This record gives sequence, structure tokens and C-alpha cells, in this order.
Amino acid sequence: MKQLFFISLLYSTLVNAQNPAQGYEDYKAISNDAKTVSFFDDFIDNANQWDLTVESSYSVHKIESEVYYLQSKDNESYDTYGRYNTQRLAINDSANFEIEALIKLASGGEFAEYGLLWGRSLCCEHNFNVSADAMFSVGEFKFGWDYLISPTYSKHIYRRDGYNRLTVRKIGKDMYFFVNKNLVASMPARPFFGDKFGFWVSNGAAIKIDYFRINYLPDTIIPIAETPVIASVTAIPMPAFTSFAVNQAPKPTFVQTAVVSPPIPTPYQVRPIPTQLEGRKILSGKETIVSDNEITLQIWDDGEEDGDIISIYFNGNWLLQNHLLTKKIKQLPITLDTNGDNYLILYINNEGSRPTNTVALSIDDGIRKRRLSLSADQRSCQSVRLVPPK
Ligand SMILES: [Ca+2]
Ligand SMILES: [Ca+2]
Repeated sequence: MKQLFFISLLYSTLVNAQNPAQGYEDYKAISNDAKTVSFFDDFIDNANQWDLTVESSYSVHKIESEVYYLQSKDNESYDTYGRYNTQRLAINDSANFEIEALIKLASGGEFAEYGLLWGRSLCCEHNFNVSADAMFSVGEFKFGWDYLISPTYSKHIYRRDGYNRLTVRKIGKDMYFFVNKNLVASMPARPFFGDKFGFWVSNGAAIKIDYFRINYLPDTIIPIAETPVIASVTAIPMPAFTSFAVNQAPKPTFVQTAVVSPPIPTPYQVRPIPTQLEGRKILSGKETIVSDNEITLQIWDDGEEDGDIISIYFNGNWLLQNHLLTKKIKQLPITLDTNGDNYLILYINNEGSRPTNTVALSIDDGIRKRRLSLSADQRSCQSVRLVPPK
């Protein structure tokens, strides 16, 4: 009990004492529609001309399978920072903005670390980091390293093999730091040093980045009702850091006792796509990558409105039945099973007065919209697997 009290107190020191404006701690307080995309890359190709020059003995930079792969070959014990890549972008730091990426550790030791970096110049940068042992930190490199928020444990960080969504938001005078849509810290905003924005990985580790984006946020944000965040974050007391020598990597600090024991993972649910639905053959083999487990399926009639009717079968249940298609897009929110396979099946109920059902489907995962090309008729259905980035 005493320990819990101490943790609460410490959390207050870290976050609440820095006066975040009320309401902004909710990731969803700002809808995607309210954001203006300033930079977006989901690494389907190298259209943004990232520097992929490979210094083979030091690092690997490549774009493949719709992710950016960055590997540091440096020895873990070196006093260097790791490896990074950036884009030069004209982002206005007096505006409200957010920087976000979905990143996972591809390889690395138990101390591996990675993160977002922004406002970088030749000498200096800002960064928001997570580590393989589920700690986050906010740092500033200014002719030497400073932790603005020391490494702190968060149960919202996936330790290994899981993508972490890192979001930095600047709203008004403050910055807010989210991991997987959960606020973990906030602090007063600081101006950019330079115009470079990107990501980094610590010595000897590798990361995969599914997407990287920078959005401008509205000038005026009306926060939604405040929800207490105290229960969602568990801070562990950390020794205070002052500064490090230039070029020295942030040294993760380790805490001897875990305050929260890791949850017991539920077994992954393998969910085979059925071969038949209501007596109709199911064509399978399609899959589409989604970058969030909260998606919206959009359904409309891409031809003439002539009475086409469809149903959608999702993970073994009917999600939508006998839906009459119109030009107006139907928005169907779906929460994917993060611990199992996910699939959708398109079922045609009626082709209307003109032959063929001209259904159009797309998936909006909040990061991008992707059209689904599924074809089905009154004798067969088609399925699509919805898969997280690999
Ligand atoms: Ca991607
Ligand atoms: Ca029709």
C-alpha cells in the first residue's frame, strides 16, 4: 500500500505537476478528419526518397514488405547513439501538430531501445523512446544528452515482437506523449532545433517501421471530458539524470522489482477461413494489411442503385445482414482481434434489377484507406484476411 502511494505521488510529479490541459490526454479527442496530413509514408515504396545508402558494416537501411527496416550493427557497448534516418521537412513548431509511427523491434538484446526523433539539427534533437523492457523516456540532445522524462515503466508498451504506436502531440504550450494511444507523459513544449524528423534504433538492434506520419492538428481543440489517467500508468522511481557526454547513448536504467507483473498472454486464436458459407463456396487467398485494430469498413454501391443487397461475415459471425446498397457510404466500425486471425467474407444476397452486385468496400484504419477488391455472386463468396504489419 505504501508502495502504491509512492507510485501515485511519483506519477503526479512526472505528469500532473506539469499541468497538461484537461482533456488532451485522450488520444481520440482529435478525430482523424480534423487532422491535416503534412507528411505520410507507409513504405509501400521509396517515393519519399529516404536515404537507403547502406554502410554495410555499420547499418542496414531498406524498405521491403511495406515496412522500413533499420538495423544498427554497432556493438551494444559502444558509447554511440545508434542509427537513425530522417526527412527534412518544413514543419511549423508554433502550430499544433502530432508525430506518429508504428514501430517494432525486429532484433536486439534486452536493453534495445528505439524511438521517434524530431526537430533535429546537426547538434541537437528531441526524441521519444521505448525500450525492449517496456520503459519510455523523453530526451533532448543538445551538445549532450538530457532526459526530460527519465525511463519509466509503462504497461502499455509491448516488450517484444509487438508494434508500438508512438505519438508525440504538441497542443498549445504542452507536449503529450502516447504509447499505443495511451497518454504516458506530458511536459511543456520545446521549439525545434532543426528540420529533420524520423526514427532511431540503439546499438546492435533493428526495428521495422510500418508508417511514419506528421499531421497538423486544429488550432482550436475542444477537449472532450477528462478521464483520469492515473490508473493507466505505473511509474517506477528512477534515479535522476543530468547529462551525458556528446555522442553517448542513453543508458537504460534497470529497476530491480517489477511493480506490475506481466499479464499472462492468452493463446493465439488460429481462425481458419471456412470453405463454405450457407452452401456457397468461399474463395480465399486475399489479404490486406491494417495498421490498427480499430478499423472502419466502408460499404457502398459503386454502380447504379438497383437494389443490390449484401451481408458481411466476420470471424465466424454475421456482422451485417441484408444491407441494401446505396451511393451513401455505410460506415461499419470493427474491432479486430489482436490475439488471433481476422477475416471478412462478402456474401451477396441480391443483385438488384441489373445483373451483378456492384458493391464497393474499403477499409479505413485511421492511417490510410484501402479499397478491397472482393468479388462474389449468388454462388460464391470471397474472403479477405486482415493482417497486422509484419
Ligand atoms: Ca507499412
Ligand atoms: Ca445490381
